Amino acid sequence: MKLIGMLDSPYVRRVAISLKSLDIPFEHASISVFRGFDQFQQINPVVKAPTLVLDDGEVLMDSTLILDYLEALAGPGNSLMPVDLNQRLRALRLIGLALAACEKSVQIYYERNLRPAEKQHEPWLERVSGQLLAAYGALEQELQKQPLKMDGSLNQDGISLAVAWSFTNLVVPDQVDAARFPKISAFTAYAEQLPAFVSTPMTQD
Ligand SMILES: N[C@@H](CCC(=O)N[C@@H](CS)C(=O)NCC(=O)O)C(=O)O
Repeated sequence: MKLIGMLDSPYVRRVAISLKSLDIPFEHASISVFRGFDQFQQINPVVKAPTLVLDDGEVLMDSTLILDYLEALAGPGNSLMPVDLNQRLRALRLIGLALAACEKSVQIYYERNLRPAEKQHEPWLERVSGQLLAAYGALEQELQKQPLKMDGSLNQDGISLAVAWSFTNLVVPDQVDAARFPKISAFTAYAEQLPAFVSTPMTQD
């Protein structure tokens, strides 16, 4: 199977790190949804990153749906999601917050970089910025209540949280003050030195 998309997309990166964590072999084509639009369009006419092309040519998109397929492919003994209902509920809550933080970071980045300066709409940016801080505020509270394990293992909640925080700090660093989110920062620093993260760098030469 082939994962299409650049690792500076948090959605592509969470899928790539998950594939490695699940020990599923894959190829990676680092095609940009912007600079490589035409090439991407030939693979997936919708031009969404990540796109996963299966060996039989079937095309999937959306990181969460791709991960759903990969979890089923890996089988029950090899999962990044807890089986216990309460633990799964908490993982889903953390993942939802992390994905909201990714979405709000992307929206601010697109607004600043794709829209001409004179067309930027400050009330919209303020709204999205507030939503971004709300997502990280809730994540920080969750980690204060119950820290994520830092024992070398990786689950989907930790992968998504660390990928989100690194991404926000890459594209809109002015939006978040690490001092306000010490638990998120500490977990991300831990995750970023694990082999699956190190071998999946956000920025590439
Ligand atoms: N909910 C989707 C979001 C994917 C997404 O928005 N990807 C961005 C790249 S970070 C993209 O494809 N942007 C191009 C576009 O939407 O036209 C997911 O989880 O995969």
